[in-house]
Amino acid sequence: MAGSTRYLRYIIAAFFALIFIFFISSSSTRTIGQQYTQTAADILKNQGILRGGGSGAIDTSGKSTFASDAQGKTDVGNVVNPAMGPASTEASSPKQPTSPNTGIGPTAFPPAKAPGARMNATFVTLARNSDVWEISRSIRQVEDRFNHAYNYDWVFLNDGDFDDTFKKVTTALTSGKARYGKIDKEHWGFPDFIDQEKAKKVREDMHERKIIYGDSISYRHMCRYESGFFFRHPLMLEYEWYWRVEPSIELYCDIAYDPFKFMADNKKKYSFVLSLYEYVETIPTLWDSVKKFMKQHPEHIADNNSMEFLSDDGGVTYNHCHFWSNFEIGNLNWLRSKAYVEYFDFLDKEGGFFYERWGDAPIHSIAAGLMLPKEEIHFFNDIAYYHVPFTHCPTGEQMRLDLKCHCNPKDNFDWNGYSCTNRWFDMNKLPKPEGYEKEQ
Ligand SMILES: Nc1nc2c(ncn2[C@@H]2O[C@H](COP(=O)(O)OP(=O)(O)O)[C@@H](O)[C@H]2O)c(=O)[nH]1
Ligand SMILES: [Mg+2]
Repeated sequence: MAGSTRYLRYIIAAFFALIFIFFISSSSTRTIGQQYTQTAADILKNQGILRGGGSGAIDTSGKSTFASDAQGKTDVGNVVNPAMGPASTEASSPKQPTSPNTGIGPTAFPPAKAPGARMNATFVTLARNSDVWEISRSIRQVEDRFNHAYNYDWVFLNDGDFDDTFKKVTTALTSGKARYGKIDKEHWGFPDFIDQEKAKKVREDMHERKIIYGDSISYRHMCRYESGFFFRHPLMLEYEWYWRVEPSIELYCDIAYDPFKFMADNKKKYSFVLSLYEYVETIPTLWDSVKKFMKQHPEHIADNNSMEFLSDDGGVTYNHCHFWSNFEIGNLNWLRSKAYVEYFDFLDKEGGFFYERWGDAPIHSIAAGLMLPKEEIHFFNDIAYYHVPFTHCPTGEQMRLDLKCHCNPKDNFDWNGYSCTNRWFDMNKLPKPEGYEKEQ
């Protein structure tokens, strides 16, 4: 009997020892991973841009998210509630994700062919399942012309659930990690301050007047999302830089250097390849709202801004010039800055995403034009690009030959009267690329 009591005591002691060992080991192994996830999600939470918990919602498996689907971890985006909150700190806050990519921990990028440090950057695409073949074409071009040597990640965002075909095909085409996020309902829908009847009448009227996408609700949600929310999607919080890619684009030349690194090294925050005039009917009161914002927040207006690009009369009226935002390489920390978030909030409350049809291109362009010093905006002449119906084919024959371009220089839109790029060069007193007169 005494022997079996001792035996029982040994078992109880061993049981408690095991619990103790398990507790120590699980808390220490979690620390490293958690530091990362917390850095990602807490960044904006600390600043008040994000509300609610959710650091654990970000997939840090280090594998393709498609692969981790099998473990039930996809579409992580709607777990966190990145609701509109008060504005953040300035973009330069050391708490924001920075570059280069650290190369350690679960957010490290896989090795790349190109030497040197990579920026903490990702491609980002908003798409529906039905876009799969058009976006595949875009991905293939981006990979062939650039990313095969860099393996940057690719974030796909959708207001619905991505299906298996979309994930399978796009995961196969991307050289970096492919990640799939679902958009929070709060960011893709009518805000409660919108008068539904009024918005409906506008759509009917625009339909009658045959204004492109004038009767579309989803197009308006898309424009509002691209204007104010994509950069605070939980998956995007891990990155400092983004490159927006849309379905059915073309890249006509090799990109033999890292544009993200170029942006970082040269202190750029926003960039473009095509610029043009916006349809007036879609933004009749946008500039009035912008002027109200400027009056209310003079502290957000940069001294050396690009007002001359946006207005021919010192800001009284808008000339409708904008950078075409279906291509963008930019800094996410800038979009997450107090200045940009307050600008978006202000315009959102004005209601023009629904009472008119404000596009994300003029919204981003006006922000960059007024709130960034002009040296922080870059024109990529060497990135040859097409999105229906416009082409940017680099000016200068030698450049086109060196970069193995296959665009016809006659299709280049830059020096066309409907482009604003000429104005950009004049404002910045930049010499036009060699040979531009011949390509006008
Ligand atoms: N998930 C989702 N993506 C959309 C929706 N509408 C447009 N997009 C995406 O938003 C971007 C802009 O839309 P697009 O149709 O190309 O507009 P356009 O370039 O102005 O003609 C593209 O990346 C589309 O795939 C939508 O309702 N849902
Ligand atoms: Mg498009």
